[in-house]
Order: sequence, then structure tokens, then C-alpha cells
Amino acid sequence: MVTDAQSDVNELRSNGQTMRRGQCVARRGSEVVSQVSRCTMNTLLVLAAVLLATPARGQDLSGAKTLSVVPQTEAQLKELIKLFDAGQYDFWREPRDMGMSVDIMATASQVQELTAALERSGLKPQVKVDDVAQMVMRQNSGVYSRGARSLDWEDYHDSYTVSRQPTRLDGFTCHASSLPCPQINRWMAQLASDHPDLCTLETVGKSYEGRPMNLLTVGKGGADKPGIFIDGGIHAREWISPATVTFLVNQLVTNSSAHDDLLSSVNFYFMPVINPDGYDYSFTDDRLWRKTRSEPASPGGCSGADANRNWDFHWMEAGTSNDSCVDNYGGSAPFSEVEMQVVRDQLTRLRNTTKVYLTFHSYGQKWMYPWGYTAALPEDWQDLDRLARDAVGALKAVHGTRYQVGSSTRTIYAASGGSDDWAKGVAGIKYCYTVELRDLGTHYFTLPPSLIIPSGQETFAALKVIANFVKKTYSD
Ligand code: 0X9
Ligand code: ZN
Repeated sequence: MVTDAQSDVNELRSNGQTMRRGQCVARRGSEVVSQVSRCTMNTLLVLAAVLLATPARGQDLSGAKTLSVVPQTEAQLKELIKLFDAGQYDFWREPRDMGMSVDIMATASQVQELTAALERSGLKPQVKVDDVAQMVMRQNSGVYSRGARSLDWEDYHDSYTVSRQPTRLDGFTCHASSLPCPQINRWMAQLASDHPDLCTLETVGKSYEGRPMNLLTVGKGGADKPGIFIDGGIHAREWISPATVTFLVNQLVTNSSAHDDLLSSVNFYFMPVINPDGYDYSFTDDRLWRKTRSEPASPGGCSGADANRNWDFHWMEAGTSNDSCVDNYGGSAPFSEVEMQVVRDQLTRLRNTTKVYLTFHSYGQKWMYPWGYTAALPEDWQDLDRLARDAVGALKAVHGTRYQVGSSTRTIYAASGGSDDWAKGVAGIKYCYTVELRDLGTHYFTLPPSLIIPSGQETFAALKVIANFVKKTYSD
């Protein structure tokens, strides 16, 4: 239920227009085109061509700042939770407990009001990012720069150029083939055709907007071998996630002779971008977009749901909202988001052989296991904890990066409807982890491209520990 008070605070005034975060609205300056439906894709295309000329502008970030506060008292924590629940601000790190830092982004027009609200509660806001637009632009300078044909992990997407050639996808025109998702799909197809002995590529579904969703299986021991299922990109703005997952794929496949033993004993199932519409949208329109891109379920609502609140296990119980304009909106029903249905069906199909589920997010450097819906721990938590500690030990040995290990409720915050909880609680996969990749709050979601390879290298070291454990425990 959305209260009147909530509705009021969700109405943001900007440039004299009423805007709610995430509403199905495409804007440029004073233009507002609302409620774009599939049958008006051509209009969208024309608009997109204009929008794409200066990517990632969804919300006006000029003058936006990120403020951090650390609640010291119960009352301060309560105030922060109230502010979070109101949905007016973009919380990059939600309030969880006293002593734990909370990161909040405020647009230029909100900064004063937010600072005053925080100070009224006795909090001492620190400006962590003085100009979010600048930070995004700094990262972008390494994103759009080149015209290479393949991924090389020195930029987020090498061939994301400004050519903006639309392609047709199943009857409606809307995608530029140079966008990240088509590019990753092309790269995976090339890899699979170059290494047919190792790779099987299947299109296992389609996103809401029609993007193909692919599953790449890597292994040569046959379908009966134990498996590790790895996904990325469930939250659109967490770009280091798909970049790291594709790095892992590349290491395993193009350097396969070094991992011969593992590849004969373990199957790796990869889905690098499980929220493809949101991910592309974070390149074209709104760099800080988190949700899917499904159309609002009811008039006046906003686009998309938080894909990591949409799974049918203790759905809508904790750390989630039923206001579609809030970033952690759980969706109109469990599995309302088609992309999550697609991933669910693959996990279900592979559940008997899959021993580990890894889902990559950012930021915070945390290797977390269930539960996310409760502070209680699964009865086998010590097994999960041990393997996670081994993995982060190997990770740290590469570049010295420290990761925290623990249950997600105890480590970050309670949030139900996550894929990790479902994979353990419903699919019965024993070792389920949500990994918050780099960093600790310097670059937040805009991790510089120069850190993709270091992130990939250390994460690969952790993956090898896990894969060796799976081989030893389930295959030898
Ligand atoms: O809130 C999330 O979905 C994850 N953090 S993020 O900052 N990347 O958004 C944490 C999810 C942990 N798992 C569960 N709560 N089930
Ligand atoms: Zn995330």
C-alpha cells in the first residue's frame, strides 16, 4: 500500500516538472514523453537517436552529491529508515544498523533539504562524492572510447560507439547493435564457435524488451558433472558485475589448458547479464538505473522492478517496497519479471547437479551467503562460511583486496526476495553466494575501467578455490 505521505514525498520537482524516479518517462531538457508502449517503439527510436548522442542522462546528475552518515543511536537509525522508506532519495547503501555507514545520493535540488533533514536528526553528513555527474563522466571516458571488435576488459564495452544503427528484434525496432548486451551476446557466440569442445551456448529466453538471454555452459566432462551457476548484471548500474563475469568466462575458455583438470570435472554455467534491458538502459539513458524495464503494472506507476526482490521465497517480507517508483520495488507479484523467470527455469533445470550458485553485484567487497530474509542462519551455515573464507583468502592474495564474509542479513541488511535465498531455499542448491564486488565506496557504481582486470583476476582466484572444492567434494 502506498500512503499519501509516501506519494507526496515521491513527487520530485525538477525544472518545474513533476518527476518520480524511474517513471516511464523519457526526457530531454523540457521534453517529456510519457508511458511509451511497445507499439510506439518507432517514436522511441527517433527519441533514442537523440538521447543516445549524449548517453546516460536519465536523471539530471549535474550538481548531484553523495552524502554518507553513520547512525549512532536507535533514533537516528529509525529516521534514516523512514527517509529510505519514503523513496525520495537514491540510497546507494541502505541503513542497516548503528555504526554502519549509509550512502545517499541527492540531486542538486535535493542536497540542501537532505542535509537539513540529516542534521535535524543529529547526523553529520559527509560529502563523499561532490559531483556525481563528473564521476560518471570520468568513468565514461573509458567506456565509449574505442572501436575494437571484441571485449578486452580495458573498457566496459569496447565497441559501444556512437554509430547508433538500429537493428530489428522480433518485430519491433528498438536496439542499437552496438549496445552492451548485443555486444556481449556476439562475443559469447564467437567464443562458443571458436571452442566447440568446451562451450555450449543456448538462448534460454528473452527479456521484457526482447533481448535474447543466453546461457553459456563451459566444461567437457558431460552433463552429469557437478556444476557452478554464475550470473551477473541483475542490478543494471553495477557495471563491474557483467565485466567480471565475462572476464571469468574468458579466463576459463581461452586459457583452458591451464584448467584442464577442473574443466573435465566441473561444469560452469554462465549468464553474464540477467537484467539486459536495465543494463543497456544504464548506458543509454540513466547511468544509475537499478531495476528492470517492465512497464508499470498500474496507471501512474513507474517502470521496472528490483529483480533481486522479485524471487518467490519470503517475497515482499523485508527490505523491499510495494511502491513501483522506489528502487527496491519487489514487483507486482513474485516472478513478475520475465528475466527472473528465465533464470529461475535454468536453475530449476540444473538444480540436481548444481552445487554452487554465485550472483555478482557491487559494491562493498562482501562474500555473503543466505539468509537475506532473516537474521537467522541456515543450519549448514558453517559449511558456507568456510568455503567463502577460503575463497576470499585466495582473492586477497592476488591484489590484497579484503572481503567481508557473513550472511547477507548480518553483513549488509535484511532484504527478501533475492535470487540467492531462492536458489538455496527453493532450488536446494547448498552453496549460494551474493558477491558484492569492488570497491568500498570510493567510486561506488562507477568503478574505473582500469580496475576491471584486477577485479577479474582476484575473483578468478576465488572461483578456482570454489571449483576445486566442488571437484574434490562432488566429482573425485
Ligand atoms: O540489495 C541487494 O539486492 C544486494 N545489494 S546491492 O547493493 N548490490 O543492491 C544484496 C543482496 C543480498 N541478498 C539478499 N538480500 N537475499
Ligand atoms: Zn546489486
